[in-house]
Amino acid sequence: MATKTYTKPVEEKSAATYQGLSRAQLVEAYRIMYTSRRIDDREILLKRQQKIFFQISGAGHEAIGVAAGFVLKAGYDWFYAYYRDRALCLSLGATPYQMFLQAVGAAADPSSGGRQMPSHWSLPKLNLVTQSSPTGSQILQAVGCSEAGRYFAAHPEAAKKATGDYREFKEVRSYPDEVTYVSLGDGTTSEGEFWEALNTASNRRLPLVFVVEDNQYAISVPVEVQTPGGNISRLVAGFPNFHFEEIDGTDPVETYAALVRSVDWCRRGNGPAFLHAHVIRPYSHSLSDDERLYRPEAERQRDAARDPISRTQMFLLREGILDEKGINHLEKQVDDELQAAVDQALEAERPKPETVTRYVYSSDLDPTSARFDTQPVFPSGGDGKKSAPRTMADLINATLRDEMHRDERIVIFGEDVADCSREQYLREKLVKGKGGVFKLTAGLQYEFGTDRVFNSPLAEANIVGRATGMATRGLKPVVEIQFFDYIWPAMMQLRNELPLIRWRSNNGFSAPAVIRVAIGGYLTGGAIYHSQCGESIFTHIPGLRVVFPSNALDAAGLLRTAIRCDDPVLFLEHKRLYRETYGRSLYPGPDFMVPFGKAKIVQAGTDVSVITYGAVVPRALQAVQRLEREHGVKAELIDLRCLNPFDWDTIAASVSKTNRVVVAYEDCQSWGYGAEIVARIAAELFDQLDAPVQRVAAKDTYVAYQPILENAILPQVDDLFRAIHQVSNY
Ligand SMILES: Cc1ncc(C[n+]2csc(CCOP(=O)(O)OP(=O)(O)O)c2C)c(N)n1
Ligand SMILES: [Mg+2]
Repeated sequence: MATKTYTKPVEEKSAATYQGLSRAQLVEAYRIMYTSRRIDDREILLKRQQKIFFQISGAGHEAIGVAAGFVLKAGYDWFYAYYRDRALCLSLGATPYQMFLQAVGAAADPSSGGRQMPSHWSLPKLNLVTQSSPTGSQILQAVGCSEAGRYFAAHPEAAKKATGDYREFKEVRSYPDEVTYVSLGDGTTSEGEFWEALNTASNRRLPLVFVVEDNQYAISVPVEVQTPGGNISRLVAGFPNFHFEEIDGTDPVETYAALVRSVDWCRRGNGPAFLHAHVIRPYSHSLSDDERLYRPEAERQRDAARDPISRTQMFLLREGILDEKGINHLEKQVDDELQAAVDQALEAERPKPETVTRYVYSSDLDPTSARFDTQPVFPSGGDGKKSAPRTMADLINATLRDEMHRDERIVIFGEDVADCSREQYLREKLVKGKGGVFKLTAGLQYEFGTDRVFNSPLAEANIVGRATGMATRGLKPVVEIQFFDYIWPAMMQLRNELPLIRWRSNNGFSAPAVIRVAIGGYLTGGAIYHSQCGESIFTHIPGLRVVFPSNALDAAGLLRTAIRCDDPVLFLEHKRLYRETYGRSLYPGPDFMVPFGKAKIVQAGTDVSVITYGAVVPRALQAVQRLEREHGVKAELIDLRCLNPFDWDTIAASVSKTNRVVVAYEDCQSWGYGAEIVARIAAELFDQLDAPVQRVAAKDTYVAYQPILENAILPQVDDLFRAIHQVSNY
């Protein structure tokens, strides 16, 4: 559809260029800008005719978009373009037809197959990365994307294809001087993630161009409410290593020149650039908004006088680049092209309802399959330290080390995970190094270097957002959230971004990162903010695998599966289990894997099924052993190990045998993880039950500091014993 028909400039003879733009390029710029505006107008019409379901325009933002598209290279540089960047996308090579396919929600919509609203761009071939609706969540991902480009430049071997894991399905494309583009509105600069992104881009001197398209409004909220003093350039001016530009973003020539300088700064490796473009918003925020409710006519008129379309048209006429006839001819050509594209899109096939769950997870690599089911190879005697049983903390550390040896795409970062950020202290052997507050990553920076293992700022969204961007590019970030209690700043990324990259782009992109999280209580003094669970909040997120091992061997096997698989994984590590005597294991070798979704029968039995996971497993084991000793009751204890997916088959087989169930978990009882299991048992195994299903869980309150209170709140061996006994006696 995208036939780029150049309308010839009137005077080819003039060699004059405009900040490096030729006359032909200026005509092309106008063609794209006009196309962009007319697509908006057509969509507005289609929305009014109820042929499409949403519209948000790029009107007023066309000049900056075209300029960026001229300076940056599609399929070479990377683009995190927000919803007003229609003209940018067109100038990178997206076609009007593709845009109308998205507007109607066609099956062939290349951005999402009808899953996302229009103007939520995603075109893998152009390196135009899938965008979402939350304002600002793209920025940290763009940081991660540019870090990935730099990493592959320094580690070209890592980019090579490998078989036997996620790399088989993840082609890496990178160029040593590539630049990442990320854009946002003036209102979005109020989001914390914007500042977290500036922090890392500045600190790491990343080749990242921030473009703030300042149209003075965030829906109805004017810029002075968002930005103290009303000018974002003034606020960010103190960040080191940046090239700054503040420009009239409605002027394609001025904007082009500023972009050339900015991109050049980045390509040369000097650091990031920040381009503050003053633009206009001639239409309301979206078709759901009426700006006349909050903007008086006079203000709207002032904006209209700066409209980039009429400005550029006047410029072409004034400079004698196109005459009136030439303009009319160009516009007619565009209008005809759009008409044909609309007609075709309206006829396009719609997506089929039965496809709705496709690409929630990788369809290439199934982490529940036999290829992730390998046997441990324990060291034979005499192998010194390796032949002693090791803790969960030890084996997680060993697994990370093994995998880092095997796969150069793995990078590890988070708060305190490095041995020592001031490398010279390590080199000069002045310090031993920290390697995590729980020491899970100890020695890894020392062994693999600071570009593979490093500290992040104290900012959880920063960690997960960057990991998402890196994983989108083909790296395998294995990042750490220091305490589950502090995962919440990353919630936007964990709920709306990481697990959705694949589904919302209809398999165009994926982000199989691993997020390790220290979780749980029973710490004696851990109190409210170092004891939380809350796994059900994450098992409720389609697209995210959730794992929760109870012992060292499973932790090693499941972590390896998490790293090698092709889906994002939340890997929950119970702090109380890190160094317990219970569940220690010999080192199982560098290829031991446990598949996801396979429970372990810790103790077989016939009288009652006890279904649990995590730190409740050793407590439940004590309870069932006592029950057998004291009452001869044989309980079957099932450790789920993996919470999404979970092993329904093992549960069903056990309950069909015992006809009695206790579901136990450490988190608050109400709305907890057990609710889903109990509901499923009620729905599918009702006929098998000889007793009501019981739950044993924490009280619906917070974990208190004083141990007497903590014990009363969290489920204890006695609570488990009583419940299992009661159910077995029913
Ligand atoms: C996190 C989040 N909060 C609120 C919204 C609803 N919303 C969508 S666009 C928008 C205003 C954005 O303003 P700005 O960043 O200036 O961009 P503009 O639309 O003006 O180009 C808001 C509040 C959202 N999408 N995401
Ligand atoms: Mg705005």
